[in-house]
Amino acid sequence: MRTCSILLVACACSASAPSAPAPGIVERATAEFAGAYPLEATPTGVIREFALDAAPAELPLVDGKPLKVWAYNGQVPGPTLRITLGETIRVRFSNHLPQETTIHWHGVRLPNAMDGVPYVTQQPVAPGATFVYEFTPKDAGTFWFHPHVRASEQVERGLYGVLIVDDARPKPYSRDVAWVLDDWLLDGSGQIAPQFNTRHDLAMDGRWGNAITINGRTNTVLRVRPGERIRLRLLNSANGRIFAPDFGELDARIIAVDGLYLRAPIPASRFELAPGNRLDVELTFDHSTSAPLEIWDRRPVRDHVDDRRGRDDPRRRSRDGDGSRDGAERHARARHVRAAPLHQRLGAQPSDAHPRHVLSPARPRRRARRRAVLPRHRGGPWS
Ligand SMILES: [Cu+2]
Repeated sequence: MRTCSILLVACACSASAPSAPAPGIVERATAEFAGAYPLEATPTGVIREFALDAAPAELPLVDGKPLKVWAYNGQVPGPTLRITLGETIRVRFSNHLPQETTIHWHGVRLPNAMDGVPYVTQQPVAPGATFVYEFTPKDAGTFWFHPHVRASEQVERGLYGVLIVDDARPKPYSRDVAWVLDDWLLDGSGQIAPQFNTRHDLAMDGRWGNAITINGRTNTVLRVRPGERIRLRLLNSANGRIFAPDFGELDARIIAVDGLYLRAPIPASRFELAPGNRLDVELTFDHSTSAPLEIWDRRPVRDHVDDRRGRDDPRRRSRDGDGSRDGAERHARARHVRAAPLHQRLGAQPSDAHPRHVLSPARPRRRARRRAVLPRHRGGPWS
């Protein structure tokens, strides 16, 4: 299956009357996308081998403090796996977690047996066991991988990584950078709050956090040189939070959405990244860059603080500091209008030969803008 969200929707619907597609919808969709994407992969015979090892770890992530996570190869995000279109990827996976798990290759069109859905396409990988995933992607683009067992816990604990399938003839970007946006729910001790799938999360819009990271860090720094043209791959690996990047004065154009090229680049405005979404953005820095350039999140937060929650609730504690009644009332008034901090502020230092682009947590309030409508993907790869 193509995305997790499709799976979740299917699961949610199965409790009530299952609904069949409207007559002809499959035929219409097939005709709509005919010729846009290759039906089959064209393997070159090259096999790229990787080893992935899932295990508990302790890493200096949010604000550099030790955080107990579950990690692929001892890092969060996991290693970026990179191959070229036509190559076959072979991943020898070992599970050293205290739970069974699988790996799902989000967005990749692949044989069902490699899709990582427990008890559907494979048996889960038990603690101490191994499994070999092998497939040849049909598309070049930005994808990602994560567990498909207890994903709301295992992904939240840090199990995710980027899979990049390069074009056979890549565009000449000066650099190719992946930013994984995540949203952690930490408790008062600064560790991952261990209550997963709470009734609140299930009844509302999932687990939202109180610490936002880029590539696991709150102090990510990206240095760019004037004149650079960068391909920035954004992935939202959060459980519930939706990001809405606002590139402000930056020359930013979207070239791909969810691993699929647009027919032509479009301005990077009014797009949102729901969990699992990817946006490939082309950033161009001219030679006269002198003013600070900033990226903000403009998505308003629906505040999760609820007066019925106890003082122990990590959301209340994190937002209110001491969990005071005043804090809760402030939040009750602010509900639905607060803006989410994306700890992402690009600031160029004009006097520096190599301007630093600094990420900082500061953020002004902004009003929500209207949601964008995705362009049709038809037309094949951007050229
Ligand atoms: Cu997924």
